[in-house]
Amino acid sequence: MTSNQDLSEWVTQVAALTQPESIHWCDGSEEENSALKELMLSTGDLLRLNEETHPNCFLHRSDPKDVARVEHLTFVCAELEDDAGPNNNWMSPDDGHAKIDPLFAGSMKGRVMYVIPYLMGPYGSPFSRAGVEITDSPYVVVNMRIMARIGERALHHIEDCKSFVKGLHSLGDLSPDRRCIMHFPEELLIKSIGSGYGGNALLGKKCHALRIASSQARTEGWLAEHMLILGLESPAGEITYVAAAFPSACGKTNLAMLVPPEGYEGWKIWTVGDDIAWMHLGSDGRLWAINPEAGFFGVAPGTSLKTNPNCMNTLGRNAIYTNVAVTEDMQPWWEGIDGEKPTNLIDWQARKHDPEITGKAAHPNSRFTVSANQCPSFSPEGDAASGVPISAIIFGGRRASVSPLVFEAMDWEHGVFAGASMASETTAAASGQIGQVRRDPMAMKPFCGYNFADYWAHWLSFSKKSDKLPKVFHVNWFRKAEDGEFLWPGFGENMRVLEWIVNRCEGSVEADETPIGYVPKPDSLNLAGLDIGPATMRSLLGITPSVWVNEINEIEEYFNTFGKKVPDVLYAQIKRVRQAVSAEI
Ligand code: SAT
Ligand code: MN
Repeated sequence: MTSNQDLSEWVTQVAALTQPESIHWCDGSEEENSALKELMLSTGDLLRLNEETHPNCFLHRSDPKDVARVEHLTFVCAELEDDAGPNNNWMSPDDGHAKIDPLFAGSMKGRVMYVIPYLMGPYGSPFSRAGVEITDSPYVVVNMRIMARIGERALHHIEDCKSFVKGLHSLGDLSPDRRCIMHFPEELLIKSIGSGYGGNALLGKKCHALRIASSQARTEGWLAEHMLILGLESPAGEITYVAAAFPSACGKTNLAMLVPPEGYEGWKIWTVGDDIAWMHLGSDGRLWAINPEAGFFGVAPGTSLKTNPNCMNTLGRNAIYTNVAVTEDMQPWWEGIDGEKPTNLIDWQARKHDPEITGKAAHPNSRFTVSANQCPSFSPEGDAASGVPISAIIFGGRRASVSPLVFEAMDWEHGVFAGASMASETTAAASGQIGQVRRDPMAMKPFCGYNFADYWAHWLSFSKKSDKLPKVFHVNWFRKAEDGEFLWPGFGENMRVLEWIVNRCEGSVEADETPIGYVPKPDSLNLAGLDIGPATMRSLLGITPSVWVNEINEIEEYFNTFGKKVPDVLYAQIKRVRQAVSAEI
């Protein structure tokens, strides 16, 4: 089926191990897609949603124990443990293969084995990379068709350029006891078994485009990051591109599709991507970003016409929903969607919804999969082979206290420090406790395919290669008052912070210098039309020295867990900030 010998040998080998009933090479065609959906409708893997209100939309209910990424079962199998680093679970490649291969033995018996050639990134872009996912899940095929560019063109790319990432996936028996997701960066190989869910199963996404790609990017001198990409167009028609890193389920999709609030007539946000950015230094010294994905795999709960109208206008057709609830007449429903809560909801586990007994109707990590080019704000540059030039990088966490609404780093080194010391409260996107503050450097804790200490050094190395790097900022939309209420309205109002950021990039607005970076002067954030008083603004922008001494101590303790490899520059930042905040106590 292919002239690439490496690929055909691998397919033969995998078939011998997994023993499928048949092998299907995916061409990515509409006919193939319809046939797969018909198949899944007949097995109950998919349910058709209300054709009148949601044309060509489907619901998939996953196994109730298989609803999120599983970080404790995710491994980086580099030769040297030190290359994986303390930020990853490690196994030697030999041990990794020895553990996972027996789980694949016969795992596809009675099933079809699908071979999906895919391309991450626009056709014709020198930055795009190919992969092949082998899977026994038709759900994976139809989702990959939305999230990546799959089929014949991708196969031609593989045949032309030879190098590609191999991803082997099987549902296995879906038992959490026999589930693991392994990455072999030195072999450009991924093996995942026992989960059909999102980032565990759609291997082009987190496994390839972040874990494997970040390790390739390190050796090749580029960056593979957990970042949205947006373009902010001013009334004068100038577009400034921004890349922003937030942990999963912290609002990347909402920010990427933001609709400017009242008072911002003539402004427009263009969406390039909502989850992943691959960034290369251009010959002009600027960082150019592409979105390796072709679709959105977004969190449904909380999405509404109020929080994200562009998204609501994207996902009403040709979408696959996973683990949402449905109304009596088969419309998708989730907590936070517009309108009154309907009676007689069926919850994500197909039960009659009763909040007293069964809790939330939609799973908190329920998702939609939808093509990016359906989005009303999808950028005309979204498929550009060159990517878009990035003027600002934003890091952001979900923190009830400590971090101000926004600050600008003093320089690249300080920006890397701000990214490396990011912390955020955990969300439902990964299994485990929700709401615990943990360090999540560059929002890459679950996704960096190598040692964070080397990763920070890699980030730092860019300032030696260019003096036209983006400015770096840190934001926190989630700061709370003593009473637990959010201080900042968020969503569309985040435009005000984006405007300040762009103005800082242009040097057209002043800021106050503080020990932790530049913060807006009280009157330099546009608050017109917002009911936010000066006291609230002080709380939002406040930097409490005693709290920051504590924060710096925690950051230092965290860095220490990475041993001697941590770049001195980061410790110098600790020293500088500690001295400055201590002097203010
Ligand atoms: O399930 S995914 O890992 O793809 C989504 C996310 O956690 O960002
Ligand atoms: Mn993500």
